[in-house]
Amino acid sequence: MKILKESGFSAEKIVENGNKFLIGNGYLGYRGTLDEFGAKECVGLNIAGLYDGVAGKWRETVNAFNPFYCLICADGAPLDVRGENIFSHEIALDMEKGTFFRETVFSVGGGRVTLFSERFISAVEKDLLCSRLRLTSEKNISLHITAGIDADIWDLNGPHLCEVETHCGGTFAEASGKTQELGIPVRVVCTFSHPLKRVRGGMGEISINLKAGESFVLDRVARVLVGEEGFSETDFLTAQEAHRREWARLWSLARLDAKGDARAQFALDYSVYHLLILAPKGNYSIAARGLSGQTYKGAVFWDTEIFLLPFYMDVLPQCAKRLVEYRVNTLPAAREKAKSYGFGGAFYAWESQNGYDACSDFNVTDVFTHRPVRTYFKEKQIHISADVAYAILKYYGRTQDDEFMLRGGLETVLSCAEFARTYSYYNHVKKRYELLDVIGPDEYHERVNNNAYTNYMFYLTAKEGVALAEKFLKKYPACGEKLLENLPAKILEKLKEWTEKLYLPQPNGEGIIEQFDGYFRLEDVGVEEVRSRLCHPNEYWGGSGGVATATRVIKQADVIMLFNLYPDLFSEEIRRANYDFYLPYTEHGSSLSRCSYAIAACNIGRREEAYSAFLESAEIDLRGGGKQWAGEVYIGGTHPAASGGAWIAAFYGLGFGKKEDLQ
Ligand code: IFM
Repeated sequence: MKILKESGFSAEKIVENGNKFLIGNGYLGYRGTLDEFGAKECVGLNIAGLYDGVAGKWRETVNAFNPFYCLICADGAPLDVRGENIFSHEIALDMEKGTFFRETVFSVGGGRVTLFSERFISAVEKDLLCSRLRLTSEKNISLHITAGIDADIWDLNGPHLCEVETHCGGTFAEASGKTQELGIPVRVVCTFSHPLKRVRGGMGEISINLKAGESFVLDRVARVLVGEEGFSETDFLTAQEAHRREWARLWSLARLDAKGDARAQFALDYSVYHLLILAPKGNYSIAARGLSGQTYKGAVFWDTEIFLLPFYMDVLPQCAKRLVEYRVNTLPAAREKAKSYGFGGAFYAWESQNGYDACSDFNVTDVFTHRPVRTYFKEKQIHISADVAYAILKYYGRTQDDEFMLRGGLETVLSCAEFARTYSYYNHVKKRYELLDVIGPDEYHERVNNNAYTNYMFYLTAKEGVALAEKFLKKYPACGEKLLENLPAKILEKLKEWTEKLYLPQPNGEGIIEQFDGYFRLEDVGVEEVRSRLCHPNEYWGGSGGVATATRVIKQADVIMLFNLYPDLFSEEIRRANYDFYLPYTEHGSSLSRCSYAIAACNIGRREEAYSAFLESAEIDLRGGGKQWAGEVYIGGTHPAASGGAWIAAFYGLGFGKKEDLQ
């Protein structure tokens, strides 16, 4: 039984449980909050791929109006989990059914009143979400229910919807608005199974007398309509049946078998659940915090290509295609970014919002001075373009989808390589190309030279891209011109010359590849020593003045990532030496790190280490773990890359294969 449960209520866990008990369908996400909660409790109905920015603030995804608000009074006593009259309280996430449940028993006038509610976001219809509320009482009571659409939205950098209008009448309620920047209409329309009276704005009231032992049921069926999308009616049970059927199908494709290990099985199922609720339903990609809110601006990072794509390639190939298509579709924006910095080719957005780079110049705030800190992720984390090229090549390797490659896939790969070529500097003394002034996956050390991960990734993807282009030119002579028409003349020759002369850091006498030029000269201290130097728990470790900057302590797997993506590049002995060398310096300050070490440990036959790193990663949102703050910036939410990385470790490394007896 894949049911996550939690009994009892704690106000401190409202935000954490919002993430932990999230439901979604790849397009909409609804946080695991309660019927009586509002913006203060971070109720969020997040929409994938719809962005808005308010002057002077970060642009982020839009949260919709909440159609499931409901406050109930029984004989005048509010049925609110924060009250005194709670007999018991439990919430549950049924991962098999993609459904959230809550049951709270209240003491009212010497009897018990049970509030049971369930909700799901349809796995079939992208704009549809449904809720059923059931009230039962031991004694005769009068119920007074306020229900409707709550237009008070929780935003990190909002408000995003303006010209808000709400109305409600009979069994219908609606709230509508327009995004501030582009004026895109967003409407939430909800139908109720019971008429609402005494309406105010998007809310109305229901008053009934409930007899002892009987139930009152209120169904709500809502749609989130963006742009000109139209409303169509359905009912709770019809929608639920289709939804459950689709979840059964999804699990039949995704189910893995942890071979009797109950803890691993649950953690794995939870990871798979999160990956399933993020599978895109349209022309967009997956944000770093999924559908749990607006953290990281709802933007798409390399997380998707490197940590999530493998799951979708194996389980939902149609979604894998959407993910790579997203990068091909945003190639013009990547070209523009490269051009704006004076480079050729395609420089992908570090934090992509439909291709546009949302990464700010000041991504961190100093906790002591409260001043913004200049970070260079946007300008210097150039490996993003290699990651995009790598993903497209992997996708092609798996699918042999020539049509996709001819329609932009190959052009994207070559444009990424061309970007690195133009970014590089030819060192006339050493007679080699170098990639200077970059940031590797380890973000604590900014503006370094020749980050091994970056150099190798561009080298390998460029080489593979050129080889593939040559193959395509032979195979499809008629398409040849078209394939290269948006690329500089003699691109293949240029890239060949470049890869031949690009500097690739080699293992030293101990077999260690230096993460970047000069890394070995940094202070040789471990993570705990550096942690003990912190003056504030939320202090930023990297950048120009961070505690880790002058030391060997790194935020996340870096050189190790290269071995994960290209396991055959070096011998097992070299991989092992680097694993042992870098692990003690790794703070795992990113949720991408543990799973990377889990995968690396699998590749060097360290099963026990792999297993515990896998669990750390797969359980991150069950524990409510992960950093909540980077300086003064809130970075909480779910961690899809940790789920995806855990899945890679489990499926490809630990041998938790597919279950034979799919039900
Ligand atoms: O992409 C990651 C990055 O590697 C570390 N900081 C968080 C980002 C989003 O998950």
